[in-house]
Amino acid sequence: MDMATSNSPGRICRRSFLLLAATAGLTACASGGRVPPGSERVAEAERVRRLAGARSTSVTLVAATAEVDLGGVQVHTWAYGGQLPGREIRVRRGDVLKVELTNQLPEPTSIHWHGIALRNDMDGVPGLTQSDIGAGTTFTYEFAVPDAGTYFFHPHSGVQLDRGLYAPLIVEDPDDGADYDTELVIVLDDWLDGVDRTPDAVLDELKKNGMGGMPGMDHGSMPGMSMPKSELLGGDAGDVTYPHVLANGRTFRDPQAVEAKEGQRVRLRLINAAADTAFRVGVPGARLRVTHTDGFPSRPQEADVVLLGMGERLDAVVTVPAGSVPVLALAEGRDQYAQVVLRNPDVPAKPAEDAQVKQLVGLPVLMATSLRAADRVALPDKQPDVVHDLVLDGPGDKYTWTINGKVYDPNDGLPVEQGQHVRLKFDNKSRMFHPMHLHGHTFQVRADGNSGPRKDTVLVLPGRSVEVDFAADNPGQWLAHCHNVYHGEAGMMSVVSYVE
Ligand SMILES: [Cu+2]
Repeated sequence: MDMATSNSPGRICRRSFLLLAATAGLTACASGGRVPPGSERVAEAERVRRLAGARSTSVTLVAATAEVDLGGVQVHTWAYGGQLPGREIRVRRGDVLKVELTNQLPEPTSIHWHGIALRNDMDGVPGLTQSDIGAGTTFTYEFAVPDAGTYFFHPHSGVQLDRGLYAPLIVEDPDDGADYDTELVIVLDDWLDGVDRTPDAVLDELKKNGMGGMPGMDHGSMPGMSMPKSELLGGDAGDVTYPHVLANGRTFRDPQAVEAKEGQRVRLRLINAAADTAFRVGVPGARLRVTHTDGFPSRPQEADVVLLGMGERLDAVVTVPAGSVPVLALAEGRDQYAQVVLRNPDVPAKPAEDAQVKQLVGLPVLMATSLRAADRVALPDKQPDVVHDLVLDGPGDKYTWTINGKVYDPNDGLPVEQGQHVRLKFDNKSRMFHPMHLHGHTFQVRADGNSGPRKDTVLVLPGRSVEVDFAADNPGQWLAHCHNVYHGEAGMMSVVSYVE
């Protein structure tokens, strides 16, 4: 949908209308009118983010069909620059990032800069913050990057995320580096595109059958089929079966190997880019020192194994043990693994063994929600000015997933005003976990008091409630949605809508 054709008068106040109304001496927007992505308020918030002397980084990206080798498995898919993951973009905190995207895909696309508190009209949500980037056309994203951390980018168009369209976005902090020697970015994914069906076919099957599309199954013969379950996730672990899971685009049997010497401190930047799969990650024989979640620093905490839901990121420093060791990623509730090998140049490389996988399975798992924000990023503990409940439920008829009983409507929303302290209460009535992601802001999970981690994606387990607070300091229209791409496309999205 083109924003200029929106048919909800009184809700959307476009800049063109603003100017026209101002000339005519009319009140531009009635009270309660939306702050649109192209508004002066959004431009003003961006001016505040632009630092004097900021560097500018320019990148060109091509989204196109590609033949990719996953490690013994050749697939035809869609990717950025023909690579999987797409080439990392690396900037410094405060930089202005300019990305020219050329769409050579057979359908419209977009890019969402996951986790970045950027200007609303660059957030990459067609029908809400921009128009579709049509096949054969080019669009330039340009925005200031205010916060350091581990981020990634992906389309916000249908289920394109479940193809190969994702890449890391690393924002360096000039103060980083004291507690590690080197870093390693690991992007995790669940993979089916080009193997037995496309993500679009999976979504069609889900809608037809209500649940769990599996390849080769007759429609209507779903009962009795075993879908992934997880005690840790409190119920269903996924709706879709995947032939492969990947770490940095490679299968378990033919992994990426990076050189690492015993005693070296490696900062792992873990990114879960999967559509429907949570991962446990650990290094057999070593402990992880978790330092960041969703880009923001947390009080350092030791862990054997960490869990990442879809859309979550986690940074942890590991001291490389003797020999060659894998960073293992276990697909939660599924008997599938991926790995990146830390290869000691002085020791012959050995592939990970089943025993190492088993070793990790028995260890306690750190959930990101139990972390604490580092003092320097903790939000003040304040009473909220506004509280919004988001009741999560599904699947309903034809595989609908809902928030407050409704499927996504870009013209409907949860109103907030700039300057407010906002609380969102996620309440999961369904039998499956939902990684709930808020665009354009980093909220603080409320633990006892208000001291949980700063995050932009939080796991909400079945039957549980999670409260998050954020400062409404970035005007515009922002999605709050489930980062299971199939749940999101089946309706589980809402809009945190700045009004004036
Ligand atoms: Cu969900």
